[in-house]
Amino acid sequence: MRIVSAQDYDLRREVEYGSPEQNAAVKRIVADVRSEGDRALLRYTAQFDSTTLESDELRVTEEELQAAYSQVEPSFVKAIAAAAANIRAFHQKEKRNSWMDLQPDGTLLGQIIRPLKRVGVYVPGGKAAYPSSVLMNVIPAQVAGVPEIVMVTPPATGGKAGIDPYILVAAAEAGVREIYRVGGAQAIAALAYGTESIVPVDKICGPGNIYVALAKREVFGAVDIDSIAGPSEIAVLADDSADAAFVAADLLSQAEHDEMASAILVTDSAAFAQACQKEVQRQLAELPRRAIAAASIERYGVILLVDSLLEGIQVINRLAPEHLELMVHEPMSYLSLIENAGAIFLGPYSSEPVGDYFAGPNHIIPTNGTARFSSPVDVDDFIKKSSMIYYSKQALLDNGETIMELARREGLEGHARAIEIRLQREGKAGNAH
Ligand code: HSO
Ligand code: ZN
Repeated sequence: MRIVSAQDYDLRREVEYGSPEQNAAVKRIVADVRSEGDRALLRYTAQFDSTTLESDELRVTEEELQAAYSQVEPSFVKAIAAAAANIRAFHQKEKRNSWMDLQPDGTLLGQIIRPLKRVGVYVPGGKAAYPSSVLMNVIPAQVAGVPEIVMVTPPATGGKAGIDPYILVAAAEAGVREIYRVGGAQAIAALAYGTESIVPVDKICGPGNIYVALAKREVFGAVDIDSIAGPSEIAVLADDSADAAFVAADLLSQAEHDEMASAILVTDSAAFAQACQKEVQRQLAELPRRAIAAASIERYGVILLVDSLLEGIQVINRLAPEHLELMVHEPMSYLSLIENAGAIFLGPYSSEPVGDYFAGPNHIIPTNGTARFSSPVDVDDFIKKSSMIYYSKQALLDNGETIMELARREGLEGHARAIEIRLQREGKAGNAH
């Protein structure tokens, strides 16, 4: 892991938008599923997942869900249930209430909050299929009150049942019962437009490969989508009071996600930088996923030396990392200075994986500097608001002329007359024109 001065380091990251060929392929798949329904869905499943299915085999049965329980360790079921309880408790705190405000003239204004009706959660196949991410997508939707939550996930290549039992158990523990074995752009299209077997949803969320990401962009507008997640990121701000072995372990915990993941240490201590550099090398050699983690560290990993912790905080605010660890003496005292970070972990025992799995906050967090303007997934992502307006006769009489003036200034006489007709009825005709 290189050590460089923060001043010499370019903080920008590349974003993947897919090749023209990938974009064209996704457009075709989406259009085909939209016009042909199940037929295209099954054809693409055969082509991309080497799995031949009939329409009535798309949905995972209750027996399969039960069978999944016998394929996982009881301790795993317990762990998932404990994590789910923490995540649910945290998200409960995020709930908002509808509100109404009554004014003296009888005006009643407010916002009515309703859950989305139907949400689709994409769960990728293969190595990136994380049971924890099932919880992180499903639970906030449930807490918001979404009555229909469906999950899609690709069948394991060549198999009929073929869905990871750990994913099925996580889904069942979270309370999801409607699961389809389809993946890729074809699954996104089915969720957006519906097929004979799959009722369309209002919002699609969950991570996926580049085809899934492009398909989500393609269907956005017909349905809502979550943000497109980039590779994991961790930034650690540390001084020489930090434990180099802890910091190195935390950096590697995110580096092991993806060759494109980024792990950055910002420190004001050259001695700590070197100690941490050594620790990363030492721990990397013993990590099962060292090939991935090493590639990530090699390409995107860096130790940035700063003159002071305050300069370090400026660097952090420019990075706007997905995860930030404050591994400094009295971390709480720095909290108010952090303007841009998706999730902030304070002190030596709040290791990032505590948040990935268990503490309760969501682990789907803005990446790529987007923590500047966006937030982790939460209950708000699964609600919509309706404005509510009630004007009494008196309120309209008092304000009608003002409204008409604004309408006529925009050249919208019809708007003005909609008000005027009511004023006239009360013998208060505004004849200003
Ligand atoms: N750290 C990832 C989430 C995750 N970690 C899932 C383990 N499993 C989000 O950046
Ligand atoms: Zn993680």
